[in-house]
Amino acid sequence: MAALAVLGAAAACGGDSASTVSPTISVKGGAAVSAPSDSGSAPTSLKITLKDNVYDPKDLKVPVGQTITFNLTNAGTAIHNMHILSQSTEGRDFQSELTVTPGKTSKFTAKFNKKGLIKFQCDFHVPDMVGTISVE
Ligand SMILES: [Cu+2]
Repeated sequence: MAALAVLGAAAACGGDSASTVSPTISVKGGAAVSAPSDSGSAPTSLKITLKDNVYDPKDLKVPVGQTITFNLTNAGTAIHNMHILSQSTEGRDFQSELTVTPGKTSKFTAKFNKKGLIKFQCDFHVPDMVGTISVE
């Protein structure tokens, strides 16, 4: 039984204006095949404001081994991003959209499997716009 249901666009939050082009796919019923995650640990989400040229907050703490959702808002007047320099410890970097323009938001997830201190930066404003993530 390899019936893999089409998992449609997940959860569009909130009331956007109704310019939706609705495809004629109706996903009905069926067991939702969700990510095989560890049960019981609530997702951690962080809100970070991008300013000119600083992160607020700039020093973060996250639990090890847990998926973290980064919710960025650019409240500045310049473009920014968030680039987590975790290649050496995690085997890869994590980052927001390459360019988060003023007034825009960007969301991404990351998971850190090693404890330690990881640096992140705005690629446009190194070395001024930097911060750290303490994985504990
Ligand atoms: Cu920046």
